[in-house]
Amino acid sequence: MWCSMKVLSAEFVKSCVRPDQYPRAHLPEVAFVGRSNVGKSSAINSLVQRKGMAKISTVPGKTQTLNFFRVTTTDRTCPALVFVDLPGYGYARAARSVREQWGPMIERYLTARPQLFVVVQLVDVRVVEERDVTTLAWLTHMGHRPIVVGTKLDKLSRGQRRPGLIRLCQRLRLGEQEDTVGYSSRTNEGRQELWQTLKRRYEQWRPGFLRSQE
Ligand SMILES: Nc1nc2c(ncn2[C@@H]2O[C@H](COP(=O)(O)OP(=O)(O)OP(=O)(O)O)[C@@H](O)[C@H]2O)c(=O)[nH]1
Ligand SMILES: [Mg+2]
Repeated sequence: MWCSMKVLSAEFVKSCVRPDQYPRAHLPEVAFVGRSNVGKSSAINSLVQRKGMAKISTVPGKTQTLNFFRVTTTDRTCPALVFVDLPGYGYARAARSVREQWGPMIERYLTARPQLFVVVQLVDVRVVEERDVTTLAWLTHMGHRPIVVGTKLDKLSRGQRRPGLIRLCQRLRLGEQEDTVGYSSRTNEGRQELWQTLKRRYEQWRPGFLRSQE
């Protein structure tokens, strides 16, 4: 079980903007998608318990390239994997050239990466925006079934957390069978649950992937 799983190492591999730059290694990958400032880089650091590994900023638009991080764990099923921190969508103040590249850059990655086994879509638990709804539809259209993470859970009082997550699911029209996790990078609430969900999704995906490689 990943309950007792430990992260052994976590390190930055490289930043990429084009497929020919993506790492060659065939390790299973998890992509983190969400609007600018929602807490993607913070969630990655919290998951691997390394402060400052993925760069964080109070100014939206910090992450502008695809950033790959290699993670090793004590788990036997999945001892090594790669987290990919994607630039946030909807950062209006980014240069127009950056905004125009954003869609194609991310879409190329999300559609043509065979080892990408799951997308994590992060949504602020307090405010689901229209662009979160359209992004989920876009991901689903590409054939992904994202794990939806409600971030900044610590900003809600204990009593507001469950209702907040229920509201988030309703806004995104997520059924009960979809994977949703409440998360706080500040308190690490939801960390075990997210690791367990990642592991379960990896186990569901792997048999098909191995067959496709035969
Ligand atoms: N209270 C609270 N603040 C958070 C949490 N996660 C992130 N933040 C804050 O939100 C801001 C943005 O966090 P980032 O992790 O840089 O967000 P991002 O989604 O990577 O942003 P971009 O790289 O711009 O797309 C920072 O000021 C973080 O400290 C959380 O769980 N709780
Ligand atoms: Mg970031």
